[in-house]
Amino acid sequence: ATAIHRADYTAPAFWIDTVELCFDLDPAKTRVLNKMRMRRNPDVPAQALRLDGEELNLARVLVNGQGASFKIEGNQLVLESLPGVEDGAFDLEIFTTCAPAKNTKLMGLFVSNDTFFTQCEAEGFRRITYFLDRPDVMATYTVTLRADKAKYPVLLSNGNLVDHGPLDDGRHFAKWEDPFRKPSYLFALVAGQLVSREQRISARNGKDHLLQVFVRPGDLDKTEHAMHSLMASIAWDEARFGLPLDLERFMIVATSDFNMGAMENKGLNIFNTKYVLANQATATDTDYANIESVVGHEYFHNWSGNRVTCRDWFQLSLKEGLTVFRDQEFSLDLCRDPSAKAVKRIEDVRVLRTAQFPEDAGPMAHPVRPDSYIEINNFYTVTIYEKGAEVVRMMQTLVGRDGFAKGMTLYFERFDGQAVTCDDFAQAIADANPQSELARLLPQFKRWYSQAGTPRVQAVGHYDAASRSYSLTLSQTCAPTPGQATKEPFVIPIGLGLLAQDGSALPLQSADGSTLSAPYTFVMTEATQTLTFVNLDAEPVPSILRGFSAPVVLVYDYTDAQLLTLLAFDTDAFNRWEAGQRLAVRSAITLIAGDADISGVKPLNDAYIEAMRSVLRHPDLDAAFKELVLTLPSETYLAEQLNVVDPQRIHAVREAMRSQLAQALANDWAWAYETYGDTGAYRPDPLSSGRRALTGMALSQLCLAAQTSGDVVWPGKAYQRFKDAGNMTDRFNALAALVSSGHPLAAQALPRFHALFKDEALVLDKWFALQAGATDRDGNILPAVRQLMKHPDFSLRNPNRARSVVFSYCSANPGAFHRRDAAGYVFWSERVIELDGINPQVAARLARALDRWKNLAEPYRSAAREALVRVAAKTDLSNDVREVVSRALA
Ligand code: HT7
Ligand code: ZN
Repeated sequence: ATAIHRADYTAPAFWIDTVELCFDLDPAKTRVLNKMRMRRNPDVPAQALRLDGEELNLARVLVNGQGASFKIEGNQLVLESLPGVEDGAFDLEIFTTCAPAKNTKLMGLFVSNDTFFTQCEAEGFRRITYFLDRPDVMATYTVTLRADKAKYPVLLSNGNLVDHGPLDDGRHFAKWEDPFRKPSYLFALVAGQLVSREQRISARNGKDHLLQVFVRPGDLDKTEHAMHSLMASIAWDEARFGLPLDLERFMIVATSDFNMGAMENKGLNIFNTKYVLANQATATDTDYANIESVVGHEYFHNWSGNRVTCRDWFQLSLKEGLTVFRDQEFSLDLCRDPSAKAVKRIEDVRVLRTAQFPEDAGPMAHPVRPDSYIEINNFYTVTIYEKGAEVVRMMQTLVGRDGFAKGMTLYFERFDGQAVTCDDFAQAIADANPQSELARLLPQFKRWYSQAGTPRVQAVGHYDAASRSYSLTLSQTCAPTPGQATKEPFVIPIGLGLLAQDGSALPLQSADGSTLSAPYTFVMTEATQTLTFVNLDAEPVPSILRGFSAPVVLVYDYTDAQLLTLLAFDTDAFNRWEAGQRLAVRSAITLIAGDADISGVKPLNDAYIEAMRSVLRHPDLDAAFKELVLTLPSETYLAEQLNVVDPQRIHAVREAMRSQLAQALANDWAWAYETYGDTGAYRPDPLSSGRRALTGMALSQLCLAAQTSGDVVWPGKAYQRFKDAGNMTDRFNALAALVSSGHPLAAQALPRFHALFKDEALVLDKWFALQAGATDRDGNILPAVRQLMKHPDFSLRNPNRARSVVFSYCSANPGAFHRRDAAGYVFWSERVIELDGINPQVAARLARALDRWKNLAEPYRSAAREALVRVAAKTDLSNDVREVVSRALA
């Protein structure tokens, strides 16, 4: 496989103006007639037409109704003698068949539960018909679907239903017209036995719209939240950015077989059931929150992605980074309370730091706008999505919230209906704000798009009592990443405040006597810069990178006392939480990096424990915030703070910390459980979700403490709550408390849970994931995982189920996966190879579990390398897996 380079982009040699597709749907053999109205691109030298196609059987090719000569070269259909530019438009008709029932890759046209679905992004349309399958070729589509009426009563495609009716032999048809030009990756069809929740709405401009959420019969009672989320998304985009719904009909369809979360096909979004279906009996608070943000995300793509799309796949973050930013802002705006907003921001940053920072430091590191790729599916990454969103957020910081809204308006005015680049977006935001820091610094700011790696900002403070001044020297560096040995300085907005030692906020007075208004953001542009603040009676405590104002690692040598001050008093909730994390990281790393015997160790000092007690008992803090502060940094996050990683030592130290907190705060956990335990009638709002999260944590800690004390009361209460709970969050948290503490009652609760929910696939996923992700005790998890794979409900073909067992073990349970006997890595290599034969896209994601093998200590390092070599030795690997393992071994 060869790499594709951004620098090689050329415009297409042909345009496709209209596409008429006619499908005769049959799982074994679907016939596809594709009639395109095409013309040569006069700006490109005359050349043959090369259409992409994969796993298709070609029956016939006609040009202007006449048989035409063609050849097949690899995965391309090549037509050499076509009308010239002077002849104008011509018709090209292609007749092919494909086999949806055999499509285990879930790309192109596939069958799930006797229903037809499509997935075309990024390059799935070529598995449906021969086409110029690239995002800058935009056409209007008319689609006719024909199928057996009894088996496939619902026939859907993009746009408006313009005709439908019966055919011979019990078949029927539906004809859809999408009025908007779109790239092929936004094409979709669905056909099957589905039912829908419907809602009619009137937009601000008085236009009426029909909203529909389609699911399998029996799931209708789980669609209310998705519908509410959709209505909230429509209202929000119109209110915040003036972007209305442009379609008469907007449809969401749920499928249980899907490679990712959801897909924004124009007017016909296709979703993983995980991000649609919810009722209080089957879904947790996290599920409810995820549904809201994924429904929002896909809806927001209707403008950021569909109305204005990407010129090429290197620009993927143009739509993904922007749309993640938009869905984050949507969820933030829905939080009425400032504390709930802070919780949402902390959760987003946690994802960035535990998933994207490692990616940026590993073999798959790439810029937000990559320069090359082998398999585009491997570039749907946390860098493109989450780091891309942080880049957009920094733009908003630099131009202000209103300035950013103006920039968005200009962007859509300039580029509506076009396929454009990340440069076009940044330029529009800057042009709408000519006096802004962004406009002044645009070329340098765009290094965030071109340079990979996470910058480190080192801060050093110095107080001078004589002049009553405090200087803060900031220096930025960025480590080399694959293909980028050196980096130029970034533009880094740094939110900043100063606290007195008693915790009160200090005014920021600069040396020229002016007072800087709060919230203050310093825009760093040089490798090293010093800021000076005056009129300070004593050394202040700096609160740096407030709100996590840039995706960087901040290095500052805080004393414990300073961190305790920030934890107790910082008005910036993010930095308040961050101070607690820094204290915990410090205690953990001191032990992990040393070589002292850690059996029976108590890593946490009294000051930390007292601080946690104060937070837990605090009369004014919200439960959700308390839960975040009391959650220890993850094993993955701790690993990222070390150059040489011993996963077992990290696991042991973190478990010792958990257990110490459980015992030292036993009375406080009991108080929290009693205080927050009753959340009344179920509502998935941030306030009551927070109370349930803290109660769940309290129960888990109380069961953990019971492990040492021999107490039977709390495990008994957990079991009772598990049985009686009125919602899935409380029930699952109680079950998890028993499982994670290794209590014998877990052995009763687990089969009971399975029996209760045996027909609920998404709940069974939780049941599998809980066991595969459980705390390892003497190597018991791997045999349990192998056993789970033999369970009649397990199938590697279903991505959700594969994720719930194999990924939960290999990618989310480091203490169980990194075994001294290398058995975890052997299991990983077997599964990567097995999955690759079924679904390369999912296999390649699993392959990334060993991305950071070079940082492992021995014996893990050599064993991990051996496993990678074993996978790489397979000669028939997909491009997807080959790219990941080759980069890891390079
Ligand atoms: N734009 C979509 C990305 C996507 C995808 C979705 C489902 C299956 C395969 C896929 N490949 C790429 C999802 C999104 O970001 O909204
Ligand atoms: Zn997206």
